[in-house]
Amino acid sequence: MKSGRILTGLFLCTLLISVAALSIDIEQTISENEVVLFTKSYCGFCRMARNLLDNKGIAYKVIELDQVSDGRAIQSELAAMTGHGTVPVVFIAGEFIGGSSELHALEKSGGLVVGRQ
Ligand SMILES: N[C@@H](CCC(=O)N[C@@H](CS)C(=O)NCC(=O)O)C(=O)O
Repeated sequence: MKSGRILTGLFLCTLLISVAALSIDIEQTISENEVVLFTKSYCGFCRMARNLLDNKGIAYKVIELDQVSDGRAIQSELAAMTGHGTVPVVFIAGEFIGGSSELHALEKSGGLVVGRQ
């Protein structure tokens, strides 16, 4: 009886941990890479953001949310962190920048300066 309850508890804990754990650690990815883009492979705004960085020769880490099994969960977590529900989600130097429009606005204002690459 008691061992049954313990087993049920263990099962539920394992379930909770596996639901909570994402395939990437978002905070770590952002802190380890100067520029990080969360994108979807078919997304035009994502392509525009990538083109801008490519044209400026800025290296970046990209996570294609439609190419990873838990992309939806990662996108939800990003939305909770930033309040930004669409892709791309752009981080520079650990800071949330916005999406493609904000990245382009940053470039236009001369603020798209990336130090460590
Ligand atoms: N203003 C945003 C627009 C981005 C946008 O509309 N992205 C679409 C995909 S191209 C999106 O995220 N749709 C909802 C989704 O895929 O979850 C930006 O400049 O990044």
